[in-house]
Amino acid sequence: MATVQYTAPDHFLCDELFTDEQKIVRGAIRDWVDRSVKPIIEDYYERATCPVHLIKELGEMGAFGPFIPQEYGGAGMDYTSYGLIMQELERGDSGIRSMASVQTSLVMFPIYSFGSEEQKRKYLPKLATGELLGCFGLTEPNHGSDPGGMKTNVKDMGDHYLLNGSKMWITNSTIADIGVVWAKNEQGVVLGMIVEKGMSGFTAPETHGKWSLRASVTGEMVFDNVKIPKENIFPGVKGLRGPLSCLNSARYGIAWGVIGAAMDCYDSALRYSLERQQFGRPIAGFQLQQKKLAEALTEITKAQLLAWRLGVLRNEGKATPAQVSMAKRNNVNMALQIAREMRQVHGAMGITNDYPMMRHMMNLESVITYEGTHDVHLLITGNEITGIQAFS
Ligand code: TGC
Ligand code: FAD
Repeated sequence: MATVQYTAPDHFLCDELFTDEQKIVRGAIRDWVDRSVKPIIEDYYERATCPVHLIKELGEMGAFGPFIPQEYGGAGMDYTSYGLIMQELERGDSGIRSMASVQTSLVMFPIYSFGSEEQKRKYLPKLATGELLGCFGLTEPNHGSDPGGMKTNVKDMGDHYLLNGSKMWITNSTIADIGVVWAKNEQGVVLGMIVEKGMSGFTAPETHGKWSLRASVTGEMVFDNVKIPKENIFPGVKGLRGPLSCLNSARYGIAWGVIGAAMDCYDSALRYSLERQQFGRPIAGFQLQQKKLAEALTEITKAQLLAWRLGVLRNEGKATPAQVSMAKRNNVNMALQIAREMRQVHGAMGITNDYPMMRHMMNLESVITYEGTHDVHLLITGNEITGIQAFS
């Protein structure tokens, strides 16, 4: 294996803000990414194949449900540790982070928060180890930013529900063992439920042709009179608040995750610019390249501080959805701009898979769209500031 040269930028000594335990967790995931993700990811990406053999390893590393209590198989860590795990995974690839954040925030979180004791005991320990993989079905072909308009529905048949409709753009759908699915009942109230692979009438075709998140599986979920046992419905929540609460947790993880992608691009560009000579000197000596590097480090530093503070607020139970939106929007945009600028520092070499920028850049086009688009998060902030909702 090639020597790992990565040096994490930490201009404002943010390491001093983390506990020893948080740094140990981050270090373990960082080493695992160098060992298990970096050497293979470009090849899987080019072949548009998900490295499914990493699922069990992610479970063993504690990347699934780190903040879920130990009695349910989680690691009982705080949200800052969760954020640092997401950061390190996304330094590897946004698709690997997606796999872990969907499993943690969109599958384990709702089961833990809204599930019955039986549901928690049945699913959470196996999701934590990676024995089971989950997915989250909210988006529909005609309802993305406005999930409240969903058409997927359940009908009460007495001893069970009948589920009909379809979900689209679902991470892990084709390889998932279970799906957390949101559907309206006959009164138009959103209910959450667990759908299991193999249930009659349930299919999950794959979505092909993606130029983004190529090492992650995306697909549909199609429900044709699927019989859902009543014990699979979440007893603890009704309404859109259910799925949107899960999004708070996933968006929080993304606000941290994308810093990893940005740090990877910055680190590569800094090293390249010091080695690459033009006009008889390293390109790092030209003011225009220094501007790119200096601005990238400034934006990474601001994002690190924003994520750290959000983590503290979340640990204290004080982080609001609007704060999460602001951090997700700012940090994803920051990472996307940095991927683009750092690619330019590499000149032509930057378009090849010898370097990670193009892959990160293409991935970040999904990340700036999913979990609420860049525009939607701006509107959430606008709503918070003015008290006037501008969505519809
Ligand atoms: P609105 O009327 O504002 O709210 C409906 C109810 O929900 C409550 N609520 C929230 N609760 C918790 N957390 C939040 N962030 C919440 N936002 C709203 C709200 O209080 C209300 O509760 P109640 O009890 O009064 O009924 O809803 P709206 O229909 O006007 O929509 C608002 C909007 C546009 C902000 C929201 O729907 C939205 O966020 N849209 C974006 C959709 C989205 O982010 N989808 C993500 C799908 S999952 C995904 O992308 C996974 S990618 C996975 C990967 O990492 O690979
Ligand atoms: P639309 O809602 O149609 O938006 C199109 C454009 O219109 C956007 O620019 C948007 O900002 C803008 N727009 C929409 N409404 C307004 C408004 N009121 N004011 C101003 N502008 C507006 N979903 C899941 O449920 N589970 C998953 O696991 C999942 N994984 C995904 C994986 C990938 C790779 C991708 C790309 C998406 C995934 N999604 C998932 C779906 C994702 O959440 C949606 O794509 C996203 O919410 C946007 O919905 P949309 O694509 O339908 O865009």
